[in-house]
Amino acid sequence: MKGRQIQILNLLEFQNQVNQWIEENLPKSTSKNHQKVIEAMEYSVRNGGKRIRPLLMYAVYVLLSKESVDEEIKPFLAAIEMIHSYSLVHDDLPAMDDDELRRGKPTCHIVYGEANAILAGDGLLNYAYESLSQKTYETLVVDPEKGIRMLRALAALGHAAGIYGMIGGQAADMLFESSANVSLEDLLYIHRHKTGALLEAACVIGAILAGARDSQIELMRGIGEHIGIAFQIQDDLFDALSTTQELGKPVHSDEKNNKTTYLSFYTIDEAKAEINRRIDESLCLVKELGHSEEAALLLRSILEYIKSRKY
Ligand code: GRG
Repeated sequence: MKGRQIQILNLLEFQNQVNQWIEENLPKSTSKNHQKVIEAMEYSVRNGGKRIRPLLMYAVYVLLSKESVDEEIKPFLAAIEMIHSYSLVHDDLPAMDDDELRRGKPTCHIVYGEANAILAGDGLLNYAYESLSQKTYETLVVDPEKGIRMLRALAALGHAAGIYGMIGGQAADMLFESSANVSLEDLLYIHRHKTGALLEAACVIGAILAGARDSQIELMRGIGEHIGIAFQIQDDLFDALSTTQELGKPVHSDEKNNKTTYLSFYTIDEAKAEINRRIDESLCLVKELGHSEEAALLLRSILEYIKSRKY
């Protein structure tokens, strides 16, 4: 019990630290002309996300890096959260899911209007790459080896967020929405891309920035893939079994929209078992790396946190 309390305490501290780094890397307002959109961007990033992607990235980095924490990881932690936040802002828009509630609060377009929400999402996506390319350029000039790692990480992020990753998954989700015949294979394609791509990128980028070997990067990709699928199965379960108050967003939307989910193929108990199996498999893969218990503590804590998350 004592060990578990220590892990949870570490995770909370860790979350606060990551929040601080995200704050430091958000764009600053320089004119009242864009003030409203900056406010909408801040609202979307600050309104209570769990920060799972930056937490994962950082934990993988800590596990695999030979150096103490380095500056180059911080803009990546902020950038992946900005991209995640933009995807949620756009996903909530009337043209997509048309949701009025996210994380228990009114969605960005409800507070700032649809046009500002579109710009806020675009602003977050663009600033993520603007800030990262600037930092990468500055690093390349003084430390080419580190700069090249950052370039590789930047390419991995672009791939995961783009048409071969999250956007491709969202497109497939929309395509299959109106289809009565969605196979398990189609569904897993959506999960791997829409939800899994950014989670996988978090693990891969943490490893790249840490200067890990290609075999370690691939092992992290495997962990990221398990997490992505487990995460989306959890989301399907939450939608079916939680209340709006617990979840901070409308529930039973899959059933109302007649949407094919993991629960269209498996029972609730089977879905829960699959989540546990994938997280346990990830924990085994972490062990395979053969690092000390202490070095792996943060990553193991996050995996346990994901496994037991309630929203
Ligand atoms: C609109 C380009 C575009 C993409 C949308 C990610 C996505 C694609 C849509 C979000 C819809 C959704 C509910 C996906 C399920 C998994 C998921 C990403 C849940 C939210 O992630 P959490 O739980 O959120 O990490 P917090 O609030 O903690 O940041």
